[in-house]
Amino acid sequence: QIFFKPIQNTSPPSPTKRHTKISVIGTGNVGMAIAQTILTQDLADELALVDAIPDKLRGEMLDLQHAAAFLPRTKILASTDYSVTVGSDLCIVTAGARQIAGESRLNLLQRNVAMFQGIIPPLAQYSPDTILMIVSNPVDVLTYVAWKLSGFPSNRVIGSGTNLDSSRFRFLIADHLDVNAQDVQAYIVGEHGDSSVALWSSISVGGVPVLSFLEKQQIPYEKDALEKIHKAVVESAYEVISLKGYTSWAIGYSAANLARSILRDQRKIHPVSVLANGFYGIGDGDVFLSLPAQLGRGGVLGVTNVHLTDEEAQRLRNSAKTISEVQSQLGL
Ligand code: 6V0
Repeated sequence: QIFFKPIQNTSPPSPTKRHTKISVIGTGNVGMAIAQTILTQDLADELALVDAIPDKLRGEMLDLQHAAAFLPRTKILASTDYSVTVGSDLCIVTAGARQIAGESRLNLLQRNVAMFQGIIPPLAQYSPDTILMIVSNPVDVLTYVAWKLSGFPSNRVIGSGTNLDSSRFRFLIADHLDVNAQDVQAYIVGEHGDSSVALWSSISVGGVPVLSFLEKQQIPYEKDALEKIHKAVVESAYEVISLKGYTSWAIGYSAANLARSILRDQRKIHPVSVLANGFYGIGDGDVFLSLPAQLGRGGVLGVTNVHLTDEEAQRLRNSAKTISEVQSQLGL
């Protein structure tokens, strides 16, 4: 009131304008890339950050707040206490223990499960209606763990899954064909990682189904060349990590892309980790893995019935088996 004279009798803010709050748990390389993409894309009115290291957390909060003059107005909060996340519409979990030299993947997983026991229950307590998006690895198993620990219905627990792998896949196909990656429709499904499945039969570019087009034109294609592209997708995270130490920008865009579809009720199809029992003949116990799913304000709205060849369906079931075997060792 010192700097401007308020106008009397202005109407109160429209009750239809929703206040949107996103919380990001873990402010490492990945959490901060997600946070900054959320800010630049104007996806939230309020952004809450949580980490276990108070100084680093406060430093990250201040650094983002200092960009206020260049960004849409967003309230940025940070605390090691989960009460800061109260009333979140979306909670994105990126906290993860780092692998100790010589440590087995299972041991790392068990440490991450113990960490999730301290993260998921308070998130669910402070935001009982939130949607949980898990990014920490191994993402499919930890999405299952988050589902169990939260007690939420499965439509509100999503793993970022192969949304990122599919973007890498689309980039490599686009590069190969010299087209725009946004015109390439192509999915990688299954486990985020080594047993992921490339759905070659449903790839299309600008609406043209690539493989059946090549067959009709009797243009031979090398199965090996296609497999090489999938192999490059699987290896690309390892390559980036060996070069720069971690991956961050692509997962930042991938998670923000999912956040937009969910919070703006875009009803877009994304390959993300969902409870997969009953789809595509997957049946062995409760398993989360990536399937093309429609996302909106209610979380997972449905799973698309993509045509799979027998070989693709078999690979997907093998992927489910791999994840299920790891889960059975957790004793949850
Ligand atoms: P990082 O830079 O080590 O950050 C992890 C952060 O978690 C650190 O700031 C820690 O202080 C914090 N943390 C640790 N314990 C806790 C706790 N109990 N509560 C709150 N915060 C805690 O790792 P980075 O950001 O590079 O990776 C984070 C996770 O994302 C790892 O599990 C990665 O494997 C995973 N990724 C998943 C991807 C995907 O596509 N799903 C992609 C990239 C990385």
